Amino acid sequence: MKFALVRFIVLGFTALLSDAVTAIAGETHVVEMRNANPDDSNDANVFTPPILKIDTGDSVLFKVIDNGHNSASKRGVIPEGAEPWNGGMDEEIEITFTVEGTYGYICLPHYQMGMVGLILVGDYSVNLEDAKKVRQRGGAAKAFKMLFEKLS
Ligand SMILES: [Cu+2]
Repeated sequence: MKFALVRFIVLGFTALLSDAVTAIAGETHVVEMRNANPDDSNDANVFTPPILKIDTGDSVLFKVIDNGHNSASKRGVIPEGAEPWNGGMDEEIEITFTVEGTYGYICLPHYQMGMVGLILVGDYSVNLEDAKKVRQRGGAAKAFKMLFEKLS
């Protein structure tokens, strides 16, 4: 009887502890790097999903579905105090987002073709207006504008 009670308490404590660890570690989301949108083959060189909303402390894994892409944060389009990232070609990188805000990122070889994406962390409005003002070129300008329009 006494043993069963102790065992119950220990198990309960372990469950609590593992909940706490999960909360700190956050969830891992996946963004795929692809040669074409699986829903629209005319839409070439894409991150899917192009817009991802996550909680502060969550992570994003940039997964290689097709070769020839990378993921790099775009200067000026991440919040103050956030770490920029710059993945190599065909590199699967996992980024943990501890600073809330709007993060714009690009695929370097396909920037001019508009291969860009947004990750929105927590209260992403903190730098949203600043992020929109950053000058982009070519297809990236058009693609970022389209993504920002989807938010309003
Ligand atoms: Cu690309």
